[in-house]
Amino acid sequence: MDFRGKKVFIIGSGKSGMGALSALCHVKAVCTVYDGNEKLTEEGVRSRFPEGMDADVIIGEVPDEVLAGFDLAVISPGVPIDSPLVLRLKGLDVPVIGEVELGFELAKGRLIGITGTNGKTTTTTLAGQMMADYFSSVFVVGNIGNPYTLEALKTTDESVTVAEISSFQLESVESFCPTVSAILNVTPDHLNRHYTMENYAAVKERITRGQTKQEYCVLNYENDYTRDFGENRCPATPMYFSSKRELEEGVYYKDGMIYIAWNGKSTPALDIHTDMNLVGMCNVENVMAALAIGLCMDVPLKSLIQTIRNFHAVEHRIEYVAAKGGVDYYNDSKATNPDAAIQGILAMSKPTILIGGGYDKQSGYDEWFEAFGGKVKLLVLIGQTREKIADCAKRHGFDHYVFADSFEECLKICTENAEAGDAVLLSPACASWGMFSDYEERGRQFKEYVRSL
Ligand code: UMA
Repeated sequence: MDFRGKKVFIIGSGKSGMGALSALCHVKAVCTVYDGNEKLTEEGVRSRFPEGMDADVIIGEVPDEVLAGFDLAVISPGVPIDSPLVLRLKGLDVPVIGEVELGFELAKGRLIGITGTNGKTTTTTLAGQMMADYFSSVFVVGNIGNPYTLEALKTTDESVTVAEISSFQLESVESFCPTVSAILNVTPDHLNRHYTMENYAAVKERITRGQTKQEYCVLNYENDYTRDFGENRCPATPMYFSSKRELEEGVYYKDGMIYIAWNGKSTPALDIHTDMNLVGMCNVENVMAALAIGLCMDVPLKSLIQTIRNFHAVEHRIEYVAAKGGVDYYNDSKATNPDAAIQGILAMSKPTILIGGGYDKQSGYDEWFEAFGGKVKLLVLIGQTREKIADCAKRHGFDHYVFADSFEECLKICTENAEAGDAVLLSPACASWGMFSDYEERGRQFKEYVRSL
């Protein structure tokens, strides 16, 4: 697409909007930045413009006559594809694309696109490191916090871009086509945005939209949705990983080892206890997915294994913080839904004091309690969901829980009750909003407290 002189309406003045603005100004488009949040001011939005960039700013209401004058609209991931503004633009025949689609349009080289309900960030970071250890021009972008459009124009034909892609971003991709895509798992999340599990799964599948059998899609054989997709609908060549069975072709886990079945032969590649610094079966899956991606990208196995040996946990994802008084502290603040928190508790091998609760996303907690496996000696509940979780605890005959009114009180309860040989795990199964600005702030406060002990 030639953007020169095109009038582009950028919706959302957050990270993605600013990335899009920067890229579009470089390719000489004429931009207007829009934000629906009426509490923002024009000056405030302008103050976040990347250096040297300029654009008109519109906040709040915008009439049809103005909308009709644009050649293209670029939406941020937080803007639903069925939002009234997007529907109005479409009705006025203004093409609407996502910020990720714009990044893809402007970028060169090969792309790895990674999605899934859980494990995206760890897998993307590890796959990014695998690529950086082997190729010379590598970019890690997307939902991980670095908009694709900020890096797209730096890429060359030799570059490899590793992108973490959320369901929000996939709603608005069209020609987006990774050399290797991955759908790590699909379990209920973001149903307030996508309404049904079927919609949510269908949106995840869009990551393969532009792919053909010449490209690969890495899929989890043990997730019903991703296996069914691979067997029945995937336009790319599926490459499976499995934590539960031997595969004829793919990457699988058996008896403490990760095996690679590739080109007709099965080879033990890694010992999960001595070659990996990450804990938990979810991380074994993330490592297997990244290995599969690396193999599809023709990176030598020796190099992939070396990267895994040197790799440590991503911040806030079952991150080992410290041992204090014989107690191990883990920060799993990124467990913002029950499914992610299940992985957190499954990763623990000691009696655990667990911190749970937070903002209510209408999740159910039964499966989380079922995953406790007798390991949780005390559950400390915080936030909006604490009563709801306590009700669920009662239904499961679990009465080792207490309420804390603040995060400070909660941390105090944890240290008072922890004995040498225990673990304390922040893995709340809920979003942080209401008590913190995001899960990162929650995780950082936890770590600061632990380090101060
Ligand atoms: N806005 C509107 N109209 C709307 C919705 C939002 O004008 O209908 C405006 C808001 O007022 C705000 C701006 O859009 O000023 C925010 O845009 P955004 O919500 O898309 O946020 P960005 O700052 O652009 O960050 C986005 C991702 N955010 C979301 O998907 C909600 C970031 O993922 C991502 O790191 C970033 O792009 C870079 O690619 C965050 C996230 O929470 C971490 N992701 C979800 C998740 O991981 O579960 C999907």
